[in-house]
Amino acid sequence: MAEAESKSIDNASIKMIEKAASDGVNTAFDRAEAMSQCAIGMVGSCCKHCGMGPCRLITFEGEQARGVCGATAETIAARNFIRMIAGGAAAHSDHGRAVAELFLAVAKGEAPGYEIRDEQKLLQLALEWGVTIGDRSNNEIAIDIGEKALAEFGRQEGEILFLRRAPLKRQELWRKQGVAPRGIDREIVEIMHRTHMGVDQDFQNLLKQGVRTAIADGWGGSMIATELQDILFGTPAPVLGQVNLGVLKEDEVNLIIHGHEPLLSEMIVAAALEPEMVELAKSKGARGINLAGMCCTANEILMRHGVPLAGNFLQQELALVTGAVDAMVVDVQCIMQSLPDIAQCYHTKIITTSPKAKITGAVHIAFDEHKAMESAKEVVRAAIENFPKRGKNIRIPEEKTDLIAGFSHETINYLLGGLFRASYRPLNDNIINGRIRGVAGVVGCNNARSAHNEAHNAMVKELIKNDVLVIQTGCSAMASAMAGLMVPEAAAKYAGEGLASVCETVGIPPVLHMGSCVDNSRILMAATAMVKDGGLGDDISDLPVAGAAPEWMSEKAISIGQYFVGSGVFTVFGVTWPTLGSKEVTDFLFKEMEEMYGGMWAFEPDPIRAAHLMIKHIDKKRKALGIDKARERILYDMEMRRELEVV
Ligand code: XCC
Ligand code: SF4
Repeated sequence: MAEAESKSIDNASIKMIEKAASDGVNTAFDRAEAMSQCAIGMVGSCCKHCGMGPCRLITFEGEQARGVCGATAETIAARNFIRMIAGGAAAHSDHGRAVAELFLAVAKGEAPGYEIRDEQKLLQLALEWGVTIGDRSNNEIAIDIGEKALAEFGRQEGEILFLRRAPLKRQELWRKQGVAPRGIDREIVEIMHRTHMGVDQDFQNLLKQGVRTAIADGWGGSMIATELQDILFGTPAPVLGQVNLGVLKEDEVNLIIHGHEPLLSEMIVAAALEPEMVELAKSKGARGINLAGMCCTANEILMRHGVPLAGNFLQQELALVTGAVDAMVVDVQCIMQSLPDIAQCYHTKIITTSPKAKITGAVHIAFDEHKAMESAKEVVRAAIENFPKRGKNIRIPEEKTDLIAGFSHETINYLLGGLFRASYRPLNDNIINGRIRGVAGVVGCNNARSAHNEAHNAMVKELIKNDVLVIQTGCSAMASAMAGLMVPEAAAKYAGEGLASVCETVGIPPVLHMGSCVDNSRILMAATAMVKDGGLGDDISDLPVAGAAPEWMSEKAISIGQYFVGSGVFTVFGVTWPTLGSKEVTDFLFKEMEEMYGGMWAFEPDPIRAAHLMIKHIDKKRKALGIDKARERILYDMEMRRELEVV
């Protein structure tokens, strides 16, 4: 048992890691220590795509190792890499499909309890997709939109519809490179085909299909998820929330909603407010019902309802260790199989809800979207009924931090430009005049192989100190929120003078929470809006922007990173890099991709050095745009002002 302090930099988590140890509970932190990583698999050199393997390639001096079938290290690394993209794109896109299916059911009046909340966004999408508006009802329009959205997944030819949202130059580049996706499912299936034994054995050709599939995720499945969720549940606007295990309450029924799709969680939020549920909770001796989110579901219900965040990926087990969670309900993705075991040491009920994701030892309450309120009430009731069974071994850490969330692309537009002249102009102007050096998207997971939240916080602080505005999603956003970076006061405390002055004028934090991982599509839209507003070049690859996932672990992160890169963004990952077993593949991703897409990958486990790689890239883009001098001037002005103040 190593020191808890080396596992996390978050106090609440450290306390719960210690409590887990004294309760005899095994967590991911312990398992990571016990499980050594296979050095060959880690660098992408192990292939088990057929029964002649696994083939573990180690290159001896001079002699190129090959798999039994003759596959080279290049082929194997590239195949493994794009299978990760397929896995990630499938997860995001199947989420998008579930939203599209619900959307259609709502439009047809088959999903009582849900309704279309953002009419303006519905009509905008109708215009964009050529759906007749006329004097048709919202539901009639929505039926057409829902059908079009669903058809995107099974589309066989042409191009997915949202590609047309990208800057024109980017679209042309994708067509020229042959990576404009035809249909979302099609690209994923094609990866599975091409990486089967004995099919595509040209690593560049494999990686090209990886780019195409990742674009089908970012500009397809994920964007469909985000857009339709906004229309159904409302487009997020700034909202005050709280984060960390301290949001759990000693005297209320604690129900944690964990996973990714907001279909169920939206309804649970409504069910928990029902008077009959509140009464039931009181009859069991609780003061009320306390909902809290975990992982990306948390971000979804925070952005739209201000529901507090219990924590990010590596805190899911720790939440149970408090002994105060009466039920944890999950849907899909990033749910640890250890939860039911840990729950046994306390009293917590683990409830699965999706036919796609059952866990041995958990209770399954099928979520039926046609009877969503009933399903949601059943879940809430299960939590309430479990409240009296709480044991004595309860300790809720006091740590909780305020944050402002809800920075959708639309909100940023509005905040910067105002209601009547919504635009990105002020952002672009402040980048051009140098107060803001550039924009960085810092996203992604926690990883039990690196100290929880440490890299996220170090990187984000370094970026804002250097006047880079940070936009965030996923578990990374929660890490910054826990560190107090997502409140307006953080600007004066942590940001460089230029960035701080802009944040103070607009009244925003220096680090903006844009939502869940499918909401990385909001980052694509924000980047596109910056291009369209003018003055910063004519493609995303001209912008002084960069991306990072310093504690990534999920295949989804690889897909996200690849669509950032394919969209023209320099993107740096930490922890480990899965193609190091092939120099050619790694060089191609790190160097040649820049010539092809204007964006490229990098790997740097040290978060400060990674931040400086991003800053260096941002400065390179500023120079190319001819706005590097402006920044020098503004820094000079600030220096003078400071001197005057001293005098
Ligand atoms: Fe999962 Fe989305 Fe990663 Fe967090 S950031 S660990 S993917 S919950 Ni998406
Ligand atoms: Fe080995 Fe080739 Fe089979 Fe992979 S596909 S396991 S490299 S024989």
